[in-house]
Amino acid sequence: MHLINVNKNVMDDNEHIAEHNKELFDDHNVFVLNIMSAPGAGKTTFLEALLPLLSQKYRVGVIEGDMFGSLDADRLQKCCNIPVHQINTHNICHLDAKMIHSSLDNFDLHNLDLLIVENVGNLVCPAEFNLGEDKRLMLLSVTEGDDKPGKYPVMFRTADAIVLNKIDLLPYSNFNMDNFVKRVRQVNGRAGIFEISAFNRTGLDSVLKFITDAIDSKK
Ligand SMILES: Nc1nc2c(ncn2[C@@H]2O[C@H](COP(=O)(O)OP(=O)(O)OP(=O)(O)O)[C@@H](O)[C@H]2O)c(=O)[nH]1
Ligand SMILES: [Mg+2]
Repeated sequence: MHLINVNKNVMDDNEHIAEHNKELFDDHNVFVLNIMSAPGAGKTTFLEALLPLLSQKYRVGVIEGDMFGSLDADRLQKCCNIPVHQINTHNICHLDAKMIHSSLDNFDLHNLDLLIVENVGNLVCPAEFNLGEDKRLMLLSVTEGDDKPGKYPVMFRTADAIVLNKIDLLPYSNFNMDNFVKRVRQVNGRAGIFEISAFNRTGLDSVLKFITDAIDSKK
């Protein structure tokens, strides 16, 4: 009997396509930001707040990942007047490198500086799949609790920036900031930690600086 390790083959294939995506993005000087979080942490609200600011300086496109529908793509098209492409993954809980590669026909890479990917809402699977991105930004919202870094370490460990959203709800929750930072640092010593309210549009300046510095250092 011959045992085939399907999981290893799937991850190897993904890594191979992700490397190809990265080469393509580098050749076209396109910076790629992969945004991940659990469902409802505020990724689209964050983008609605940030995209009008980013698109003053950069030519931006967005890939929206959702299992079904185009609600988020519709929201961003309405707010931001930029190219947005929706990927529906159906029963799959993450985007992979092949899906990103297939969606690139919808963009003119020569006319983009920044491609933002809003991944499928999930705190587990998206972190396992390299898309060929330059940086990973993850959001956690206050209402999810300060214990999440220890329970979902892969997502927190692989993030370059960790954005705590919905801080306007801090007074109504038992979220403990010191515990949260301590738990993040147990799994990730390097990522910046940002506190924002995407809804109230507060705290965005330092995240904006993180993104623009990263884009500019690639150029
Ligand atoms: N109070 C508060 N609510 C927020 C904030 N940001 C987002 N929300 C609300 O949280 C809900 C989910 O926000 P979305 O931006 O759709 O979340 P998402 O991460 O894009 O969700 P999925 O794409 O479905 O995973 C909405 O009702 C938002 O209005 C915030 O800073 N404070
Ligand atoms: Mg969304």
